[in-house]
Amino acid sequence: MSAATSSFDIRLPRSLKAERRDEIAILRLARPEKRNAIDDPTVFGLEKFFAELPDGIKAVVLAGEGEHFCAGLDLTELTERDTAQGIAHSRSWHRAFERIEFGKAPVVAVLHGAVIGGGLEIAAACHIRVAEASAYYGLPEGARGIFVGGGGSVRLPRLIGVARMMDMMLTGRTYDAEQGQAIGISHYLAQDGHGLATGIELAKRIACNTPMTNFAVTHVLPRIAESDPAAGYLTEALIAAIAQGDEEAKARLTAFLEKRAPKTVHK
Ligand code: 1HE
Repeated sequence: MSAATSSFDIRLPRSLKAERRDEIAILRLARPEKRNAIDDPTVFGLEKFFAELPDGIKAVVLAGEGEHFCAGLDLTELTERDTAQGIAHSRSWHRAFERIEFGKAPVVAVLHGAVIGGGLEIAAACHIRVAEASAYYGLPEGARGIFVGGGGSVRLPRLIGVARMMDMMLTGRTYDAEQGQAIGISHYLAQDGHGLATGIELAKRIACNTPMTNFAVTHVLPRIAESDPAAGYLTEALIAAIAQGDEEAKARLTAFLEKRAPKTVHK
């Protein structure tokens, strides 16, 4: 049976298209004529979409239309900005991407073609990354005389380390999909044209988790990882107790003990 498809009751700019498939939302960067370059309306639209996500949505898939996932910041906007406006602009990206990273539902990014500059920054704010074979990664900020401004200096070192990010920015080094997988940018590889199906499949698996588990993994785990160990262990104990106290967790544990739940096996 095919899933019910409907759009959202959230006003979005033309550069974003949202679609609902049951508990999954699919959001597309939809400005392929500009290679999905992110302009101000798109940034504000992203913030709005993730802030207003309906409660029934349990996972989001973020993809790009056309030949490329995203060519980064819309560079036409940059030439007019002074320093104060530059700070405000960067902070607007931070707000929008915070809504993705610490929002209501886990987000799976499906990457293909250019994943460049701000495109890589938005991918880094997502929780799971699927890369099609055509995907490649670059940080041309260095060559353009600018710096990352969408949280990349915080999020990318967590994925690939400061040393690799320095190399990408200083020398213009790019990584292809397989190299990106090897250094930790993506979690999954997919053939060209198959990334969305893989992303939706993963989103459905995520949607099967309890909301408490998904909250703990996306909101609490990253904070614990950045805490001092003593605070981390304490926070872990607290969230572990909260999660296992949940009625749904008890039902799932009982189901396993009564041999009604699948075993964890490697396929
Ligand atoms: C753009 C942008 C853009 C394309 N801003 N307009 N990002 C970059 O430095 C990457 C710049 N883009 C490229 O290197 C290439 O466009 C691509 C490799 C991504 C794609 O190449 P291609 O041959 O498929 O397309 P194209 O012909 O280069 O571009 C098609 C149109 O999109 C063209 O406009 P047109 O009016 O001539 O048709 C391009 O000008 C336009 N376009 N990319 C504006 N980025 C918060 S800080 C984040 C800082 C950054 O992200 S810096 C990285 C910026």
